[in-house]
Amino acid sequence: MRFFLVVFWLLPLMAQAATPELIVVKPWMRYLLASIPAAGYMELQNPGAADVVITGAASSACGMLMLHKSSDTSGMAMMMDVQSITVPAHGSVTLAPGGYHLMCMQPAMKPGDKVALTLSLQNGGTVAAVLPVYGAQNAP
Ligand SMILES: [Cu+2]
Repeated sequence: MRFFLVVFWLLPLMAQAATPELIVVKPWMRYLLASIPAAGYMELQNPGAADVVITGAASSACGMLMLHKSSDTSGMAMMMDVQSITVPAHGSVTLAPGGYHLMCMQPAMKPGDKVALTLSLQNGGTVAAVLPVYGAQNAP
């Protein structure tokens, strides 16, 4: 029984020592004004054989950081909270203007800054990213 417990305790540690579950490509943040939420964008690649589900995000540069999705239904641009974003096995998901994005409430940043954030995964893991901050005129 004791051996059994030890093995289960070690498994998560071994998993974290492996390659990251998601590869973050071209992350960036659009900041306009302190009174307007900033938005985080990136491409997330999943090199693994299992889907990876993002269930939350956090950053010390944001009062709150939420998973959002924009949609353009019947000519009206809207966005809403989503509970999760699934990055399919051996696939990718792009967070970009007009689609999935991270919504940073009460942004504490300015163009030129680099904002660190952490994505939390359904499996208990985390993925870290650093997003250079651009203003309205300066998106890559
Ligand atoms: Cu949003």
